[in-house]
Amino acid sequence: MPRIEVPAVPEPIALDTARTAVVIIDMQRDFLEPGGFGASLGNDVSLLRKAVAPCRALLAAARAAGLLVIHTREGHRPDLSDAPPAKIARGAPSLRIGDLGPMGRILVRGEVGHDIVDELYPEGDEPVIDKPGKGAFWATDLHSILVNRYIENLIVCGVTTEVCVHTTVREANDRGFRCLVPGDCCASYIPEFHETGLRMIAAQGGIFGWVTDSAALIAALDSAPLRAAA
Ligand code: TIU
Repeated sequence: MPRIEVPAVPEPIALDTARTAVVIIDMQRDFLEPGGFGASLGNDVSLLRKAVAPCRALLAAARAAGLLVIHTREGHRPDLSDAPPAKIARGAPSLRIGDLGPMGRILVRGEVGHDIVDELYPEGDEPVIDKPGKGAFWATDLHSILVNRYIENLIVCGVTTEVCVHTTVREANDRGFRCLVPGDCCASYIPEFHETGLRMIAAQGGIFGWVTDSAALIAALDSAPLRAAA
């Protein structure tokens, strides 16, 4: 068993790398670039860029160690038939879901803005989960993919910490997956919520999971025996 131990709070976590997947949540232009969904909600999207380099380094280490890597994208069908009216109507955005922005229609599948940023683009046959909601399990086949690959542990990264990362960690935790979140691989438009969101995961003895940082996790992955050799 290719086992690694990762320093984390509230305590170190041991992971069998053959049963662990990295899930990169919604690192899409619509959230990270000007003119997308995040900006339309009034956010400073530059706050999310800090997660890109740590995610890129973690992806390289995870791929080298043979972990399953999964990507998610939040978005909707072009006819918006899977977009709840309550979601489209929410708030007072400068552009609503489905409206035409500088990167194509906001949060619509197939548009430039909907796709993943170049630095973190999926490789080979890495699964990409298109999700209509904030959580990666709701109305997707993520659970089937994880069960069929005997995955027990998730390393959850991406944006935003307190919205799609948190919702996914909560959904995963209730389905019995152990979740490890490298905090610097996540980011929020609201820095205070990022910090509190991470604390909420690890509080009460790890009520939703474990929190670490990319340096500790990458060091552990770099020491992992390769799956083929294990
Ligand atoms: N608005 C916000 O913080 N996030 C989202 O709408 N989606 C994700 O977090 N991906």
